[in-house]
Order: sequence, then structure tokens, then C-alpha cells
Amino acid sequence: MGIKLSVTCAFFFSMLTVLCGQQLRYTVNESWHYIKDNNITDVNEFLLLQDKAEIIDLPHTWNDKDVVDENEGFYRGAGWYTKEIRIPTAYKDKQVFLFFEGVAMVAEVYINKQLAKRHVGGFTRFVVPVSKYVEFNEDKEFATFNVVVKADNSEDPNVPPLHADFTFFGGVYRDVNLVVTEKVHFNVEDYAANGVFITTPNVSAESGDVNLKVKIKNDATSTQKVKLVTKIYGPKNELVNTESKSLKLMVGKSNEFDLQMKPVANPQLWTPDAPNLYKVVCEIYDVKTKAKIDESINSLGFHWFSFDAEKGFFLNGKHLKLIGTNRHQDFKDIGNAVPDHIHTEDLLRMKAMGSNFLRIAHYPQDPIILELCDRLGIITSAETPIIDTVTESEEFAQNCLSAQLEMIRQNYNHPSLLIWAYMNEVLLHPPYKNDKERYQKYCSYLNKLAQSIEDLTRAEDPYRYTMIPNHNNVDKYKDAGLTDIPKIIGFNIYLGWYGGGYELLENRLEEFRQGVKQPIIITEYGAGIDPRLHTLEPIRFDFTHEYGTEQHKHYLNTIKSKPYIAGANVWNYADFNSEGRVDAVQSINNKGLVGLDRTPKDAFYYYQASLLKDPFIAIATKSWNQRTNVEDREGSRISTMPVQVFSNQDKIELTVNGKSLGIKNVEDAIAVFDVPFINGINKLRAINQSSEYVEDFSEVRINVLPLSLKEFPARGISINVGDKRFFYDDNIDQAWMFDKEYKEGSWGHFGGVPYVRPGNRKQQPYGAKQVIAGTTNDPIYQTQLIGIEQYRFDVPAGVYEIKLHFAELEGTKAKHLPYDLTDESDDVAKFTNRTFSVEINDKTVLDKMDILGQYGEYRAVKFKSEISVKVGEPIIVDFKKVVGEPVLNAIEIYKKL
Ligand code: GCB
Ligand code: CA
Repeated sequence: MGIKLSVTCAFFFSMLTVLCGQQLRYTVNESWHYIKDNNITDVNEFLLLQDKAEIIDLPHTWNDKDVVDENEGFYRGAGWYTKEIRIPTAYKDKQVFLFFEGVAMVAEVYINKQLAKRHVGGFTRFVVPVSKYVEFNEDKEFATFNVVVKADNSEDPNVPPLHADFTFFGGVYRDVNLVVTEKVHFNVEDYAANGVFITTPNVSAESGDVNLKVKIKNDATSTQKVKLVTKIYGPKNELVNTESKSLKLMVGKSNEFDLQMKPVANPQLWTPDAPNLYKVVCEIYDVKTKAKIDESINSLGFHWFSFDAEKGFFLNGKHLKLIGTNRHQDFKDIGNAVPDHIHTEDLLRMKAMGSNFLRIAHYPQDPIILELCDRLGIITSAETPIIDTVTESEEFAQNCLSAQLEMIRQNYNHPSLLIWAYMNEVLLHPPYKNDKERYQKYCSYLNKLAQSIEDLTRAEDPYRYTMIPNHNNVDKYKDAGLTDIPKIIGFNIYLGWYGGGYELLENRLEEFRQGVKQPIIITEYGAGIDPRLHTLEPIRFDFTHEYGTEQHKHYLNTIKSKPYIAGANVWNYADFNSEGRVDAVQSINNKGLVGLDRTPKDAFYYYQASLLKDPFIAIATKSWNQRTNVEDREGSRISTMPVQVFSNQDKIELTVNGKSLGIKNVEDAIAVFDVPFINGINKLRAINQSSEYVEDFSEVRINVLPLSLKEFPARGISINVGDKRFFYDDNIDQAWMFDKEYKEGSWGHFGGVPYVRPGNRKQQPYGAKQVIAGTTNDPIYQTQLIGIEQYRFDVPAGVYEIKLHFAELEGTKAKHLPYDLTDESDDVAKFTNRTFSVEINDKTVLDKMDILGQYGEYRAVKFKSEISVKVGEPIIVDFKKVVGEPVLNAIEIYKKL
């Protein structure tokens, strides 16, 4: 051979030439040439267009921006990527693969222009064999091959998910690795698994069985004799057990062997509190040369577990309530193309919240997730993305089954994973609502599909549980027989949010249980919380922190008190992208306990206080440390507001600017203090009263508005009209408060009633459910006073700037939420013909304005005007109706001089 292989394994560059008995694996993420184009017909055409290509690094999605812009819809089509990959000529005697962790949704991979793999499904991994397409030249040190990946996230009726409340980002959005093995290797081509499948069928405190299925591929040209050495290492890396076996490997196929290890005596059990991890190291040795050829390392945990329909979940014989969250895989500004660091921080934060449970919904996620769950002690369920609706075709069914099979094989060796799930709320949007017979046929197809996925899952893995999560219209699932198929039934319950009060939860749970024999998990519950909204009067669907905390408190207490609820997952760990969503934040589902950027909301601290065992305190104001409110009494310059302190301690003392507000008992993890905020900075400190000292700090800046405007506040006044909520614009650091009626010497409105959207289902009793164009401060413009007559400020003499904010909330677009579990009919659109003028101190500033006609519906419209007033003269903004009722959405006033 013309190549010098003199370097040692310890030297980094050696990995390019010598494998050292291990598979070599490294990412090839950098510098791909990329074009997003639906009209490119084939690889050759794409490769000719390189001058148009953008150079990008993976992970990558083409939807990071268009899913949050103001235009409806996002690019669903093809994106092409290409890269030249250089490998040492020495690899000609090896097997080279490309290992894709995730390409959404359908991938075609071409090596040197030849189609090497087509993979359907955006959430599971796949492997592409490369060697056979590469030409090696012995005279050269390196060989180069071209890779083209065509990724496609077009709508395809045969590729699940078809419809769901999250954004179907497209792209090569997870790592791509080059994998190099010897000719004899653990079979990495078996649905991208790693060739070793570990089970622990019998575990007790005294002894743990370890069984292995090992798959070894022989790509050499002759039968090979090898020795398989399997070693088990304990949590402290101590060698516990070794076994070796001579094997004969037939050519060109995956040779499968079953192996029973000697039982491990007195295993250190795996639990969420003590996630003791063992390691199984499988090594293949060449019998002749004694050289190590391959190695596969997998984690192993010893535990036994069961779900009981009456008593819940038991781990190692002890009862354990499973409490945690769901999780999507996206992040602020970067969509689903997230680096491992974000996954790691997320899992650490879940653990810090006190979670012992995670539903990885609605699809398999990055490999690092389950690795972390094993290490941190978070029990999980994994799920394939068959959501809301299905296609009655053989191809669709096959794609469901292969996703399930890939998920199982790829994630087999994770002690944290106890449940395989599939089919989320498949009767949410069933077709044929008005054709009973056809609907029945659809249901029996669903039933058959579910049964085939169930059968496959049980055959692949008889040791774990299976689960189907259903929505709250449970009878539909019972009638379709879907609640008889899996071992666990999941219920997604949104009482207290979309429909009904949360106090109905207990009764509803009892109803759900009727006719269900299996154990139950509440797979989803939650409330939308726009991180920017607060209120003193929480109410259903208001998107405030305060309502969110209230609802979570009720659910958590109910879940804890019902032994037959084995576990529950908050929907969701973090806010996530859902392009079609119309809420307080456009295109975002705000049900996270932390935001899209992972800033905790109040409810997150509430869970910490409720679940953590170590002393814990958090002051809720951390989510609301920039405020505006009026003073308590005229001249007091103090605004008293309740502040929640979340803690697992009995008693808490709160001090403000060094002065104690006394000691309060903590009830249900919350102590409430009435805090007399002064204008400006308020420093809060909460301390427990036990020897194990904990404390928390928070700084609140508040613009305390004087009731009498004799002294005009320096920050001005920002009023969110027609609303009962406080709003904080974190883009420009502006705090808004709600409106009040005019009082002499002060300010406020005359006339008008808050806008209520048509068809309101007694959710929050004000505001529109529409995206407002031209702003990200939707809550301010979604609320307004209709029929307002006047707005008045009794100000001292000076020059003032007045800013008026409008939006037309009655137009053609008024419609039903795309994803609303209330199952009610659509809102009726209402068109209003509205024209009015606005005068400030008798000067017409807006003459016969027709918001709809001039600016369109659901668009933020702002006007600024200046006015100078003399001593004793108020500012009076008059709304003069011409046609229909005048409206006002918000008003600001600043003193200039
Ligand atoms: C559900 C769905 C989930 C949605 C959630 C919601 O039941 O399973 O995908 O995001 O409700 O927030 O409406
Ligand atoms: Ca408003």
C-alpha cells in the first residue's frame, strides 16, 4: 500500500487512517451548498446550478423565518443540499456509511449522482451505505465522493403527520455523520440501530438478568470466524461480568445471535432519584489476528416496573407518581435546527423542575434526549407522529409501521424509556362526519391500523408498555375500539382552557375511566401563557401567568390525589412554533412552562416548589419585573400588588427594600404577600424560616402612576384600552396597564364597552382571536373599547404627545381557531361599517377615518399627535361617530415640555 499508517491511535489525525477496533464516527455538517427550489427535476440539474447555491452548515431548516412572519403558510417543498466528502484511500477496505439523524420529511440521498437511499419520515434516523459508490485510486492519498440530499416537506397524504398543532419544518435539521467500520461490523444498517439489543427480563434487588440480541454484518468476501466479548461495567466503571463466544459469520448478511449473560448480583437499581447506569460493551475480535474489529457500547439500567389501573405506577416495587412535561424540539429563531446544547439545557431544566417523566411528543427526537434521560433519571415515553387524522391507504399504513419499527430499534437500549406510543388524537378531525356508515368504515380502518402497530410493537419489544393518547371526546375512541388496544390509555385534557372550568376535572376523569380497563396517564394538560401578560383578575383563556398558575395548581393537586392516574405530562415544557396558530403570540403555542427562549414562567417555579425535595424559594415577580400601575390612593405614590412566592418550605418571610412584610404560611406551595411597591426600583427578598437556609431575590421596576396628574409621570402613561391585563413589551421595554373610567383631576375614558368576539365560548370575556398585522404586540390590538366617546387627561400646562392605537376587529377573517378542542362550530364573521373622526381639544386629527377601508382588518394602526395646553386646560380626545361605533385599542401620552 502506498499509504503510511505510522501514526498512533492516540493522535487525533490517526482517526482518519486507523479505526482502532472501534467504529469511527464524525459529523460532516459544514459547508453544504444549498438551494431551495421546487422546480429542480433531478440531481444533474441541481448540480449545474451551483452558482445559485448558498453555503450553509447543518443542522439547517429553510423555515426558520417564514413560519413566524405575517404571511399565512410557509414553504413546503424541496430543498437540495450537496457536499464533496473526502476520505482516505485506506477506507477502501472498510465500510463507509452516512448516518442521518433526521431529515424532514422525505429524503433522497445520492452518492456520486446515484440514488443510494430514499427515506420517508422526518423524525427517525437512517443510514446510507457509501462504499460501493466510491472509486478509490491507490496512487492517491484520498478519495472524494459527492453527496446530494434532496429533502422535501411537501404535503403528502401518505406521509404522517398530516395535520397537527406544530410547524412541519423542512430541511436536514439534525447532524449528519460519516461512519466507518471494518468489513465485519455490528449491523448499523438494521433500521439505523446499532446492532445490539439489550433486555433485562428478570430483575430483583438480588439479581438482574441481562439478555442480548446481537446482529453482526459480514461484508467481507468469505465466512469469518470472530469472538464476541461482552463486558458489563457497573456505575463506577467497575467490571462486573464478562462473557465470550466464538461465532461464525456468513457472508453478506446480518448474523444474529442471542446471548444470555450471567445474572448480575445485587444490581444497583435505576430510579429517577438514583439513575445508576451500567454499561454493556460488546467487542468483536478477529480469531486469527486477535485484533479488535468493532465495539458497541450501550447503557443498561436495572429496574422492574408495572402500571396498575387502580393504583398507578410502580418502580422496583415502590409506588411512584410520574409527573413531568411533553416536549417539542424547536427553539426561538432557529426552528427545529437546534444544536445539542439546547437539548442538554432543556433536559437539565426539566430535572431542575422536579420532573421524573417526559413524553417525547409527538415524534422521536434527537438521540441525545434519551441518553440524557437515562443519565438524569427521567422516565420517558416515545411516540410516532400519527396525529389528528390518517389516510386510508396501504402506503400510509406502511409508513406508520416503518416509523414505529425504526423508533423501536433505534431507541431500544434506554432504561429511561418505558412506553412506546403512537396515534395522538386520531379522532380529532375525522372525515365523513355526516355519513355514519363511511365514518364507521374509517373507524374500523383506524382500529386495524392501531392493532397492526400494536402487534408490531409487542413483537419487537414484549417488555415495555404501549400507549395511545386520545383527546377529551373519549367516547369516540371507545366506540372505535381504540381504548382496548394499547396497554396504557393516554388522555389529553384541556378543561379550564378551551372549554369548561378546571373544577370539572375530577368528574371528567371519573367519566373517562368508565369502560376503560387499562392504566391511565394524562398525556396532556395545560394553559396558554404569553410571557408578557399579567392580571389581577385571572380568567380562562386570558393567556396570563396568573391564570396559568391557577390552572396548573388545580391539575397538579387533582393528579396527585388520584391513585388511578399513573402519571401526567404538562403540555408543554416550552412554547413552540405552530405556524397556523392564532393566539396572543402569532404562530406560537404558548402553553410552555418556559418560553420559546426558555425563560421560566411563574408556573415553572410553581412546579419546582411542588416537586422538589431540597429547600426551594422563587419570587413570582421574576416574570414581571417591569410594570405600570396606578397608586392606591391619591398622593400615596404606592401601588400595592399581590406577589406570589413559590416554595416547598412551611414559612416564608418577604422583605422589600430591606423592610419586612412579615412571615406567611405557605399553602399548596404558594405564599401571597401584598407588596406596597414604590415608584422606581423595589428590591424583594424571600427567606425561609428553617435551618436549611434558602432565599431568592427579585428586582421590580414600577412606574407608579399618580391618580392626580398635577405631577406628570416621567415615563408617561401607556394604557391598554378595553383589556383587564397588564402587558409588557419586551422588545422596547415598555410596560402597559389596563384602562379606567375618567375621574376628575385624573384621566380615563367616557363611554364604550370592551370588544367581545362573536361566538365567544365564555373564554376570556374580551378581545379578538385574530393575528394583528403590523405588530408583535397582538394583545394590545386584540382588545378595544367600542362606542368610546371621549378620553380625557387633566394634565398640568405643557406640550404633550398623544399616541392613538387602533385595529379593526370585525372583518371577514373572523374564524375558528385552527386547533381548538372545544369541538364547537365556527365563529361567525361580522362585518362592521365604521367611520369616525377624532378631535383633540377641538382640533380634528383624524377626519372621517374608516379603518377597514383605509387599512384593512386586523392591522395595527397608530397615530401620533402633539398638543400644547395652558394652565387649567385638560386634554380631551373626542371620538365623533359618522357611521357605526368609534373604537380605541390603546392610548399613550408623554409630556415633552
Ligand atoms: C392537543 C394536541 C397538541 C396541541 C394541544 C394544544 O391536544 O395533542 O398537539 O398542541 O392540544 O395546545 O391545543
Ligand atoms: Ca387594547
